[in-house]
Amino acid sequence: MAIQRTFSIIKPDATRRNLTGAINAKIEAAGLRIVAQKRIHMTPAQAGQFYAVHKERPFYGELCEFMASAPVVVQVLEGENAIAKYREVMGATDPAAADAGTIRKEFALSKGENSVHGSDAPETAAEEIAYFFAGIELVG
Ligand code: RTP
Ligand code: MG
Repeated sequence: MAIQRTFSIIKPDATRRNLTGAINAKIEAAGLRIVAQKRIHMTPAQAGQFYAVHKERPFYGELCEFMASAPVVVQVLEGENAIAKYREVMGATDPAAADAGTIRKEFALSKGENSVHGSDAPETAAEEIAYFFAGIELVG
């Protein structure tokens, strides 16, 4: 498997509880390199554009409000099979269903406030990285 990049967000529930370092430790322990990282505070409109794929879902409004409720840390992670590997490190969307040792099992508060986002495919990873980062900010 080739070296891949994926896009990650440390969500407001986690930044509020000062969990950025603990989450980054799990990311790095899994062999993923943080090649770009910044702390931003999204507007509800920016969060809405990012999660536009979920526009028709009942939780969309709540999700956009939550993502704009506090700063987030946006990141680009690089490594072997990075997209699938990070999804494994994150765990299932609902922390109650997540495997032991995953970020969501350890830190998530609920299915909505679930501490991290990770891209689900190469196309979405490329789009999401380009939405938040300029090429010059990616330092492999
Ligand atoms: P993400 O996109 O954030 O990495 O999460 P995911 O793939 O595991 O889950 P997805 O189905 O894409 O949902 C995106 C985010 O929406 C919130 N959500 N809330 N209240 C609910 O039933 C519900 N379902 C999803 C979560 O924050 C989820 O991560
Ligand atoms: Mg998703």
